[in-house]
Amino acid sequence: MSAARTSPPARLDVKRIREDFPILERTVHGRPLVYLDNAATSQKPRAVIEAEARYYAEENANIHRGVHWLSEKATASYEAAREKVRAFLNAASVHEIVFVRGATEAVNLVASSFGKNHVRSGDEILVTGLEHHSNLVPWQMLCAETGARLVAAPIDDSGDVPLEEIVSRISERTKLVAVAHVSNALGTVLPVREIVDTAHARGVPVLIDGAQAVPHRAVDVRALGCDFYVFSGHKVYGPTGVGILYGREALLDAMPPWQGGGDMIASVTLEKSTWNVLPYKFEAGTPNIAGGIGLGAALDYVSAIGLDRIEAHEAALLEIGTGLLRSVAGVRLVGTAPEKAGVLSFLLDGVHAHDVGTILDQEGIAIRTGHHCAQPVMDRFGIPATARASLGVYNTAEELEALAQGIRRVAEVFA
Ligand code: 7TS
Repeated sequence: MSAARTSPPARLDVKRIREDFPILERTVHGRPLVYLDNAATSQKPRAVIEAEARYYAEENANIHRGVHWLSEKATASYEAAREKVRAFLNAASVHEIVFVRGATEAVNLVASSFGKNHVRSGDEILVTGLEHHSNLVPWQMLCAETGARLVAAPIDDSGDVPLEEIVSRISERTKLVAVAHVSNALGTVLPVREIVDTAHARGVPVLIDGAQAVPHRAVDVRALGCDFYVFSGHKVYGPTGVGILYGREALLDAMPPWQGGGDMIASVTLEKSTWNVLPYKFEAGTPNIAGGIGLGAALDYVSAIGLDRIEAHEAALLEIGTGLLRSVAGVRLVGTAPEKAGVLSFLLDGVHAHDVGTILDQEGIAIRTGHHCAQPVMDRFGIPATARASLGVYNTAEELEALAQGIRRVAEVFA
C-alpha cells in the first residue's frame, strides 16, 4: 500500500490530463462526449495508442523464438512490459506475472489449473454476493466438474459484505477464497487485507479480482499478502485483449499448465512433453504482444500521475456525484457502502434504467445500464437493472453536473 502521507496528494491537473486522451475531443450526437462508463472500459491516452502503433511500425516480430534482430527487439519490449507490471504490483519476481487476455481469463486459468490439483468433491470455494460473473461462473463450472460447493457471503442493504460474513464461512472444507477488491456494480471496496489475513490464519489461499481496483488505487500484492491477483489492461487505460494473473511463485510452480502449445514447453516428443519455467508455462501460443507493450505504457502513464492522486481525485468526484444525484427527485442510489470507489449505480423512479441510458446518450453522456454482469447483485436488491456512472481520471465535476441535469430531463420526459 502507499507510504504514510502527512499531507493530501496534490490535485490533478485534469484539463491537462484530458488533452492526453484524443477521444475526449470528439462529439457524440453533436454534444461533447461525457464518458462515464469507465468500469466497462476506460479511454486510452496517446502514450498507449502510440506504444502499440510503434511496436507494429518498428518492432513487429514473434517473441521468444527468433534469433533475428526484430524478434529480439520485440521480446525485449514485451519482457520490459512484464517487468513494469511486476513493479506496478510490487510482486517479488517476473515469474509471478502471467500475461492473459484479461481478468476473466485469469480467473478461468486459476479455476482450471489450481482447481485440478486442489479441489475435490465436498470441498468449498468461498466468494461473495457482489462478484462479477467472471469471478463466479468459472467457480460454478469447477464445482459442477468436481462436486465441490460454491459458498457466497451475502451483501447487506448498503451493498457491503461485512467481514464477519466472510470469516464465518471459512471452514476446513474451504479450498480458496475468491473475492472482488472493488465491486463493479456497487462500488463497494472490500477489506481485502483483512480477508487475506483471516483466510491465511486458517491456511486458505485467496484470489482477488482487482479489475475495478487497479485503475483507481495503489495495489501492492506483497502488502496484501494475496495468493492470486487478477486484472484487465483495458480498464486501466491500456489495450483490450490483455490482462494479468499475478500468482505467488510457489503456488504457480505447483500448478499444472492450463493450455498446451508453443512456448509453454521445455521439450516435446511424440510421446510426452515437459513444461517451460514460470511464467511461460502458462503462456501457450503467440500472445497479444502489442497489447502487453501497450499495457506497460498504460501503467507508466498512471504511475506518472500517481495512483494516490488518482484515488483522491475520484474520491472527491464520488462525493460530489453522490450529492448531485441525491439532489435529483426520484433518484435512489444502489450501493452506499461506507468504503466505496467511483461507481454511482442508481434507479430513477418510474423509468427503466435502459431508458435513462438511451436518453442520456442523446446528450452525449455515456453510462452503462443493465445488470453489469453481476446478476446476483440485482437479485439481492430485487431489481432488474441499474443505471451506472463510473469514474475515471479524466472526469470532472462539470460532467457530473451534466449527468444530474440529464437525469432531471429524463424525469421530465416521463413525468
Ligand atoms: N471483474 C470485475 C470486478 C469486473 O468489473 C469485470 C468487468 C471483470 C472482472 C471482467 O473483466 P474482463 O476485462 O475480463 O471482461 N466489468 C465490466 C463492467 O462493469 N462493465 O463491463 C465490464
